[in-house]
Amino acid sequence: MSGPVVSLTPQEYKTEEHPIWCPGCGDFGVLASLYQSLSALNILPKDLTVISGIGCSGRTPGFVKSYGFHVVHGRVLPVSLGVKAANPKLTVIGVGGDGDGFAIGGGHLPHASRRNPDMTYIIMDNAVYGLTKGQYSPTSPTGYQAGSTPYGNTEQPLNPLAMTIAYGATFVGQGYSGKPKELTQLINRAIEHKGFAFLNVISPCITFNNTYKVIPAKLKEVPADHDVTNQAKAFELALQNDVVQLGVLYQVRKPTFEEGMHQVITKAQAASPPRLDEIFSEFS
Ligand SMILES: Cc1ncc(C[n+]2csc(CCOP(=O)(O)OP(=O)(O)O)c2C)c(N)n1
Ligand code: SF4
Repeated sequence: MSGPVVSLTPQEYKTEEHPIWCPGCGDFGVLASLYQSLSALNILPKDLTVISGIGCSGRTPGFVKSYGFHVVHGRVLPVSLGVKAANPKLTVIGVGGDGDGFAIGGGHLPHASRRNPDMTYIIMDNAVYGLTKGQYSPTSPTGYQAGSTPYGNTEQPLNPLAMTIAYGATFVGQGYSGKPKELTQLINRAIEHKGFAFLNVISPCITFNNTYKVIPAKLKEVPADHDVTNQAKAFELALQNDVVQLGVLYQVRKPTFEEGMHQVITKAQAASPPRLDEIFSEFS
């Protein structure tokens, strides 16, 4: 006999911790959409782990009723993979900033993308290091002026969407914290995707890189007739200049990390393991 269906309202995913983000920070919008999605998908706190790196965005697990892990800077993905490997039944959501995910943690993104663990990775992309007071980040535009670049950033920003499509992520999408309904739909789709879902969310830092006035004019919905399984077309959308694409650019189904692991375990259990003395005899 099945027990009563227990579901939580978005409000019930809030913890007693209150965000200390600056009033107007885009991260509030991302958090609100995350609450909505968890409630809509009926993911219970006991079945959920939220893992973050360091940064203003890194505080997120403290605000979500779930298991949580605020890990060292840039290490959201290896820790998420470990959690998923240990307990594949958990819903795993990684969150962090563009600095955490693309600078210090940038070496982990290609490998998480190609390994395809069944998890969601949300970048709160404000194109700046917010927590450490406004240094330029890998997504800061050329010319960006701040404390660490008083004469303007001379570097090219990287393109998170084109990059993760190239790395082999099986779901690549982008949202905007100022469009909460659409963002909730996107988070729903990302969580429901079987495999590694990468979601870049433009989430302005009102204090150090206030882009609220410039972003709306750049927003462009992914065309309704876009074939999300077409990688070349997804690249075309990702590479459009001076446009913030909103929606899912790419989505395909491929074997997940856990499915591969399960296959190996099954094969290993069926095989007769070599005796230790046989292994040692090879070296004597
Ligand atoms: C190993 C290490 N290096 C540097 C830092 C300092 N640090 C903390 S957060 C951060 C960057 C934050 O930017 P981002 O990841 O974009 O997050 P945001 O604060 O903008 O949400 C840096 C450089 C650190 N905590 N640990
Ligand atoms: S410094 Fe920027 S990113 Fe950090 S809480 Fe304030 S507005 Fe948000």
